[in-house]
Amino acid sequence: MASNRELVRVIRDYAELLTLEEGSPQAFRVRAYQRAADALGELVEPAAEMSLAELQKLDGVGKATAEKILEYVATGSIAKLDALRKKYPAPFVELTRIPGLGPKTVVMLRDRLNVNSVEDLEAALAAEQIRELPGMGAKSEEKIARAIARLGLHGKDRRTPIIKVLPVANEVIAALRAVAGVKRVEYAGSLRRFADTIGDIDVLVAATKGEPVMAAFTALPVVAEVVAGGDTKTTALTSDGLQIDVRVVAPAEFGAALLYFTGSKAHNIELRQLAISRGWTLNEYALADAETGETVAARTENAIYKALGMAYIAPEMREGVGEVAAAAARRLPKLVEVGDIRGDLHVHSSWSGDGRSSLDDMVAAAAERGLEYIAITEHAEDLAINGLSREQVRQEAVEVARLRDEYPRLTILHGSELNVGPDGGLDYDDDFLMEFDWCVASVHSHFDSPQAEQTDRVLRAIAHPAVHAIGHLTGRRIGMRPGIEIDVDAVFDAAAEYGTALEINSHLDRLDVPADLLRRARDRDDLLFTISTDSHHVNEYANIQWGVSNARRGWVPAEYVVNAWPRARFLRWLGR
Ligand code: DGT
Ligand code: CA
Ligand code: CA
Ligand code: ZN
Repeated sequence: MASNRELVRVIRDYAELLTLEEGSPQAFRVRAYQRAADALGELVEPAAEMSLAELQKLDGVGKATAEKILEYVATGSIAKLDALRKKYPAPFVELTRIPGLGPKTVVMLRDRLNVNSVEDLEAALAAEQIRELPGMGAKSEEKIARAIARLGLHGKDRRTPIIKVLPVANEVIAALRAVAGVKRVEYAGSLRRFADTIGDIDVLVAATKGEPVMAAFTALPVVAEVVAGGDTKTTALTSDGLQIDVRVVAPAEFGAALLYFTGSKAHNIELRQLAISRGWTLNEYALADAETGETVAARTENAIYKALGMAYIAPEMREGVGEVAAAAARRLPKLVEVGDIRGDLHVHSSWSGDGRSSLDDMVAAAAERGLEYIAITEHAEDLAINGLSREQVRQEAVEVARLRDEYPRLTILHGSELNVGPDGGLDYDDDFLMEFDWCVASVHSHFDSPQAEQTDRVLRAIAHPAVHAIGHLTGRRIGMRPGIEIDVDAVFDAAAEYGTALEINSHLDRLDVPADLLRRARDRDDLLFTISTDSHHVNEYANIQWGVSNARRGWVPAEYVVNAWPRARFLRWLGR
């Protein structure tokens, strides 16, 4: 029976392909399917057991979607989805990841120039054919070529953004955990290390018999094609061309296999050298004595790290960037954990044009999650359509005051998400800004300005007395839009000087500040961070786990995360 998770993935795929059909992500039908996917994601009961009438009663699910869900539950596919997949194959859909190429443009590229993939597009660029199309010019060609290079979209190195990969991996893992005789299932590789783009999914299964595991794997709806099948290793592809490697290992060797296949390669090499220096060997089966072959440790990763004389290293840190030496010297930072988080300082409601849950629902959900404090940060007036006028800010303040009475145990800050203008100017005016309890300032426009300009605008926002945090620092959308170019060290210096925190945005699409930039701050003790969800829907509070994983990957210690502080300490800092 199809799980809700599987249905959400299928309906989201449908919405994505409909975008091409309709020519816009804002098209009514596209939005309708996205809303339906949100509704399914929130649902506790299995949707596959619901009737047409019951499905339609769900907020956001209309008749057309309800019928498609029933069709999928009954047949394992949706005829219209299959037709769209045929019409828009994965290599073609990939083109929409390039900034500036909307759905209408990619369809035009195909109609006029027979461009069906990034490779075709590169050929058309080389032949200077794009500039001949309406609305295009030599400048557009240059921009597209730069985007392809920066996004790493070419050839065999093609990588998939983590937001696309996680749902697939979770579906595989949930299914394999249900197979009889299976002791453990985990994903390994770059996904376990929480890299923001993934080459392929590596899944490890602890079981004595491989055959039933592989039978269950290859029968999964998400598997479109089996590339190589065997009882201990099977490689398959999804309909998007994403590769999944499943390996079955003996339960007694699971730790060694998990360590090996989690990598990274650089991390593995360092560990192996350490093992060799002690007269041992380390491979995917065991840490063993080089002479006698006797096993030293193999069942758990922890046992292997311990035998090598070092602290356990979190998977997110295993990139061969100094973590092995730090673990051996017991100098690893105490990383932040999901359980440390006490507040969420970037929350939207339907007062923002793009918010999808009411303010009452957002506050109720925060209280239910046990948060001690939140900041409501709607978009500000300079953001077209989505932003709040001053009048609306005042109206919302009345609602916030009422909710404070209703939820006395939750501290509700009334804040704003300001827009950092091209020259660093902010919304409203200074007196008005100082009335907010909390302001996060974010770049939402002018992503292509040169580095000096970008740095200056961010520095100006950091220095503004009303600004407590800078939101999603680079503005990147993983695999879709490169971040703005900034002098990161200058930004860190200014943030430290003004005591302005840097937000780690938890959205899987953003993960911004990116981990590699966070790592550049790891020897500093003067920077503060927030880890926030930027929720636009009650479902999105759960995204905090991704922000935390990204912070861990960036070596951020718990003590520098202000919303991991108890309320009293946080409020004292805020009143600084
Ligand atoms: P990806 O898939 O490109 O995003 O990155 P990974 O790290 O998942 O790489 P993948 O799938 O090729 O291999 C999974 C892990 O297996 C890798 O992180 C470390 C281990 N591994 C693979 N090949 C080698 C190798 O030649 N030497 C060593 N030491 N480890 C390897
Ligand atoms: Ca991999
Ligand atoms: Ca692999
Ligand atoms: Zn936001």
